[in-house]
Amino acid sequence: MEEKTTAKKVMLSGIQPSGDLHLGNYLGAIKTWANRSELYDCYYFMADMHTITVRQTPADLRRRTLEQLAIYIACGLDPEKNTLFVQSHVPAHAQLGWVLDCYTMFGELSRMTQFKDKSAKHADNINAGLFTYPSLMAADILLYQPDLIPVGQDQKQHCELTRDIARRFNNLYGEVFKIPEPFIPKEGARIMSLNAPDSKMSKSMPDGCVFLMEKPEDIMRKFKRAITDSDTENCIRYDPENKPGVANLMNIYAACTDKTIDEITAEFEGKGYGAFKPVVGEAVVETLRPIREEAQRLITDKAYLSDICKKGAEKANYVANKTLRKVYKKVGFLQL
Ligand code: ATP
Ligand code: LTN
Repeated sequence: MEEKTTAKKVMLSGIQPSGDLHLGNYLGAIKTWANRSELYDCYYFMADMHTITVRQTPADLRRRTLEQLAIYIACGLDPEKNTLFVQSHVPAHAQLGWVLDCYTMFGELSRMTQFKDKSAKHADNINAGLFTYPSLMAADILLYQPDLIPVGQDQKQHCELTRDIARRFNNLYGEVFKIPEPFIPKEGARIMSLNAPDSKMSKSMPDGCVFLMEKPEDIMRKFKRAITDSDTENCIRYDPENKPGVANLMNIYAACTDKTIDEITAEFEGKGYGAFKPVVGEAVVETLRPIREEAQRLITDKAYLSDICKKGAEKANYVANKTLRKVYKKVGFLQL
């Protein structure tokens, strides 16, 4: 393969194929990934190795991994312009993950919120992978020497640990890793559940969650039933602390229409929740319609999707192995 000649910045992110993708994943992450290829060399992957930190049904994991790729493409990630790949197709992730395990401290891993949440949720399976997840994530990132990691707010802590691990390694061995920055979008950073606006929208709470492949009538029903606030005011005002349900709907509407919060406040002046909720629902339905239709079409073309996986793996392996070779040399592994 040709040596990379462009001096483009690098962007990288991944999502676990652990369930169906939802509006939080789209607005918090995937939407910000699209249309970056002019300025960035972009790598987006299906984090299947992370997914088995929680027990999975093998056939479902395989199906969801391919479906997730179809949705990435349907969300505007052109496989000709972005490197789309499956994590387990690039062995360097596991290889660097092990090395970085040895440069990550027990205390650091113990402080990770995602570990605390997931071990509470899966108390019968608190495995070592769940605990060392952040060093594998650091490997996912550092292998590609990215400048930016576009993720939702909940991944900020893992990105910060990645930076600490990279700095620690560089202090010992010289400038091996670029220190990446997380990139967290303003409006979509933390989409909350429609029926519990104090928890983030998540596939584990399906009633308050809008899935990308969901039918328009089901989406509309969820929005019409969305919990707004129990104040007597019944007006559309942005106040996340006192009116979290309305603020969440305003954020969703802003992210789907590219309108500002001020424009939305003006648009709904003098109107109540009953008028606002279906308009937000419609905006979401129209945002998701082309994505759902294109993903449904792509999912039937398994040969096309496999071909993209192959091409993505080839490019990702090439780039990742360059960093891995450098790391192996620095830590003192005997070269063949
Ligand atoms: P889980 O239900 O297991 O917590 P999840 O639905 O939160 O999973 P992840 O796979 O953890 O999804 O997240 C994938 C990406 O989507 C990450 O970048 C994450 O920050 C982002 N993301 C997930 N949920 C939201 C949300 N509610 N709002 C904004 N971004 C989100
Ligand atoms: N931890 C992330 C998924 C993930 C990721 C990454 C994101 C794994 N590796 C590398 C960005 C970069 C999550 O649970 N959402």
